[in-house]
Amino acid sequence: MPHALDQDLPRDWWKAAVVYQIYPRSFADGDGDGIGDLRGVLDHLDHLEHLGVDVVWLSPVYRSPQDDNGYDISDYQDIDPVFGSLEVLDELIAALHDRGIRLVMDLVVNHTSDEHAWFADSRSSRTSARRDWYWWRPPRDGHTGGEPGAEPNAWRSFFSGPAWEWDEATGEYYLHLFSRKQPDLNWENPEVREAVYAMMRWWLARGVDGFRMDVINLVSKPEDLTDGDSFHAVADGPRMHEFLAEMHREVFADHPRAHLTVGEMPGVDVDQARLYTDPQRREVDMVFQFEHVDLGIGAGGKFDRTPVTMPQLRASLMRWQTGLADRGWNSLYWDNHDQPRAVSRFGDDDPAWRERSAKTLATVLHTLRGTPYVYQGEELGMTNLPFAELGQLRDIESLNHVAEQAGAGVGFEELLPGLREVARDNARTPVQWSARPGAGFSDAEPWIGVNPNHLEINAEAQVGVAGSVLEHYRTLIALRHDLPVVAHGSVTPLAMDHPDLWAFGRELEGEQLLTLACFSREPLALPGELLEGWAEAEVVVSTSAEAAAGVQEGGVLLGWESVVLRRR
Ligand code: ISL
Repeated sequence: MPHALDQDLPRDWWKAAVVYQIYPRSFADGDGDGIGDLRGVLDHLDHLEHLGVDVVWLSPVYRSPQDDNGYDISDYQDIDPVFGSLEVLDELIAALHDRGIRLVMDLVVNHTSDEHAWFADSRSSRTSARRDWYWWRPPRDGHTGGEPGAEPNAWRSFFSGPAWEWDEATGEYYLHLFSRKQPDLNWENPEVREAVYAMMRWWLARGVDGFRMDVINLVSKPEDLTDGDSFHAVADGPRMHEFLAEMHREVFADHPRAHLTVGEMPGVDVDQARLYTDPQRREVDMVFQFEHVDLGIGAGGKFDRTPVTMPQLRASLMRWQTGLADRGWNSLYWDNHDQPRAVSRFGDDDPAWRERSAKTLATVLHTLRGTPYVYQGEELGMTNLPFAELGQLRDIESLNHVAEQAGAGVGFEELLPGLREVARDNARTPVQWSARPGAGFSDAEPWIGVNPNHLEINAEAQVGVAGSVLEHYRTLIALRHDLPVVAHGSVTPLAMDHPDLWAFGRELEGEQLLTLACFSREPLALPGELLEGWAEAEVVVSTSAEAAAGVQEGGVLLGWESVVLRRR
């Protein structure tokens, strides 16, 4: 019997799809070692099917020394034993496909692990066949290698410190934009690109349905490796569009099945994103842009926080809505494995407001134009963990930051507020399946602490429970499948000067939606002109019956509630 995936789909099928991100280490532990794995994913497919998601994006499960939790790959064509094996992955592909869910793998090809065979060969001698697969450079003129300041340029790694590592044996530096165990591949070398494309074809042949491409807009480096801020010097480099078009030709153009490509692109702007995602250019289907999650970065970098208001957040996302209205496509996300929990960051995680604000964030995201991504646990309203001690942190980014600051005389206590706000470990605490010890994630001691609020916030308490955060997500996901206006309609930003009301209209062939969302504890009086002509409209989604009644009967939107109206 043909299953859901055998149907002929339009090339842009993903416009009506919702993607669920699994960070396997933190999702579910199937073999009792305290670390999430593929068996754990297989154990929870009912959850994904109940939610109704179309695609799973799986963060890296390849062989890896786990310096950056799998974003440092030592073998692209094998599974790390901590997560399972190729056989279990095959089982997962089949089980997902049986349920009509596609699988998108993480593609981490800006860099490999320093333990990858390619790098071992590259570093073995200056004349090795793969020397030029990575970025090797001599010390700066007049400097001795290994001394402070001798690095070829002043680029800084994303994870603190210089982006160059001295290799004593061959007397050169190699480039690593991330950790020193993540050397950057040299995409200028056609052999590197060929090897990457061959590996991608191998995965597609194995049955996966696409790739989320890690920091893909950093692969084209400026030729002269100019000085300056590393990140801006390398984002959207000179050959980026050429490389993506080539990848599309080499990997996807003749691929017979429906697939999805999404490029993760720190620093990308709307104009570049429009080019990357213009369907006629055949580069990628959509990009992850960072503008809304980079709001709040202070002069001292990511952990130096400045306040962000709702109007700033709204202005940013609505600009992307307008910017990609006619050409290109948006990915929509509030959080992922690198970001704090959505409800703690953009909502209100006080127990009195948590559920309402989590649902309202979902209402906004899932009725915008673009493909929504749900990060594991977001659908439960999971929150940040109030870290208090260094021993609770696991992430290399945070640990390197603490070590670097310690060197500059800044103590942990002083860093704590910033870490609590944006440490990536906030997103990496175990998914809260139940109120049991270990949150139903594992019976063993989990590799990272469980949030104590799993007693109240967990899947078991929400599945099938009317009004729960989870059921609200389920309703919104179904809405995207059922109403073409949600997937394909145009967007009109409304009341853009209101301090607390996030409102917008959607329209497709005479069918209209109006999303109204309150971003404050205080009820707000809806501007009269906004509701003109909507008196008879149907409420298609609301965060509560009271919220719907408030809008329809009194023109009032209650604190942190949201309502979506529909008319023809
Ligand atoms: O996490 C970040 C914010 O602190 C970003 O700087 C992040 O490093 C950037 O978004 C790239 O992320 C991706 O590549 C990294 C990996 O650590 C992240 O988990 C991944 O999503 C290196 O592979």
